Amino acid sequence: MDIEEFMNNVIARNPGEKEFHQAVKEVVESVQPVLKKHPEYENAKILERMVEPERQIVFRVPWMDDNGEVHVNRGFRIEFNSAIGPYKGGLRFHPSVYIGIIKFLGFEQIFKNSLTGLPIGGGKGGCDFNPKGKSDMEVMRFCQSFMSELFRHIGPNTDIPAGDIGVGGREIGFMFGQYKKLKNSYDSVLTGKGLNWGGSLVRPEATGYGAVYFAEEMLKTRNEAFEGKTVVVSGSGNVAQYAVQKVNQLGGKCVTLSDSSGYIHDPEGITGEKWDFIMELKNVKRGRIREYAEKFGCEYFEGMRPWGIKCDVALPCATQNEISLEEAKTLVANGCIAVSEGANMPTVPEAVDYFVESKILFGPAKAANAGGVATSALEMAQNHVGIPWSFEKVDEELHQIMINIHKNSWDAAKKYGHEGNLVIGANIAGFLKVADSMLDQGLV
Ligand code: NDP
Ligand code: 2IT
Repeated sequence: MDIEEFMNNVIARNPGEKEFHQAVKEVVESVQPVLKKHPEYENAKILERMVEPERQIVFRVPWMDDNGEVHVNRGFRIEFNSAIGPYKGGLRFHPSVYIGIIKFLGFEQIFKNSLTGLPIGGGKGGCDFNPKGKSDMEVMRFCQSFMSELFRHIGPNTDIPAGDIGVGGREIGFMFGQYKKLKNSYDSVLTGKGLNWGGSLVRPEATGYGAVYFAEEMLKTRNEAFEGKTVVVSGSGNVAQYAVQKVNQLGGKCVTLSDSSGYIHDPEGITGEKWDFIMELKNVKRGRIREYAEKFGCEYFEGMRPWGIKCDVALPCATQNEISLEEAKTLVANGCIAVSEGANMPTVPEAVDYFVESKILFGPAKAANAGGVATSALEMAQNHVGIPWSFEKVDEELHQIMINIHKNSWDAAKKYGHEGNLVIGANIAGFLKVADSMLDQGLV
């Protein structure tokens, strides 16, 4: 197929949505070897259908702050693809949110969810609301207003949102409360719930743990392990926090964390009471990463990202496009042998190409961070049977899922002539299950 013509059409139909264009382009390029062997996908216009969301919901979210001032935000839910299960994917609350961000995330989610091997379709939502500096009551009023519209579009067999940037346990709680009040039904309609009210053990840990399990599988292919490795981590939210914990458990040493203001470098490693401090700082006090440097006397670099610090493994766990080509070159030049993407699309396309060409181990987001949504599906399963599982059971399932995703991505890359390229492998493995399901279900 003519990729340029396809992309020109996507860009013309979705103007200004540059993150969405970026996500689509990578998938379209990756699946070319499949399309060449299997004309049935092109004949049925599978890719053209995949890039068009099944349904897009955009809505007004009015709320009142503590001073009685009224604010209006814009909410989104993109129900992208339900070929293999109900729409599933997180909600992002961040001032940068617009439809292009939600569509890139929703599009990625289709293939990520397919890779988990579990019956979940792709969706994503969010709002341009900025939770920073808001009181708990302001966040509650906002979440209630957001759910007052969203509730009519979601359901336990229709669409099941969860967290993402700016949406954690607190926000899921407020939204679940409002959903239940409106529906009068205790539905498994959100994941990432509190343990007392239907949540699953290991869901908070799952994305970070999963990204590290995935990196472990990559390292094994070169007879390497985390033991003794220096690890650079970006972000300091949910994914970064538990990535650090798992690296610590495996004997590695995490030396950086960041937020949107800068990064800290602690050559001794972020362990023990230092890790506890981060948990309190970020999840309770909602403070800045700079405070870690002040508390423990290490260096803080204002306005910078951590990729200049020498490391063996890099775990980008903050946001999209946070590793530039220059930063990728610095990482490789400094001896980095593996990158596992905890965040969604953290590496710019030229940097992805550079990592792949450099033959370092590169775990693309839709494979490496799929542990979060996979464990969300395990939370749904527990809700449906009404019985919670132990920490060990969920963790074992998560671990096995990450092993399978690595193997399936590896095998798909090999089968289609790109051995070792997990970008192509993950895209192909994720694509095939959804594409075949779409063929089975006819022109819908
Ligand atoms: P959190 O809100 O818990 O943490 C986000 C972290 O990233 C914070 O440290 C934040 O800093 C930083 N960050 C956010 N936006 C920017 C930005 N524009 N520039 C620099 N730093 C930024 O979110 P999560 O940890 O849940 O999510 C992190 C990434 O992982 C996202 O890409 C998300 O899509 C992805 N992900 C999350 C999953 C989950 O289960 N939570 C599952 C799979 C992927 P600050 O506080 O200053 O904003
Ligand atoms: O990007 C993601 O996979 C998530 N934010 C988690 C989605 C989910 O439904 O758990």
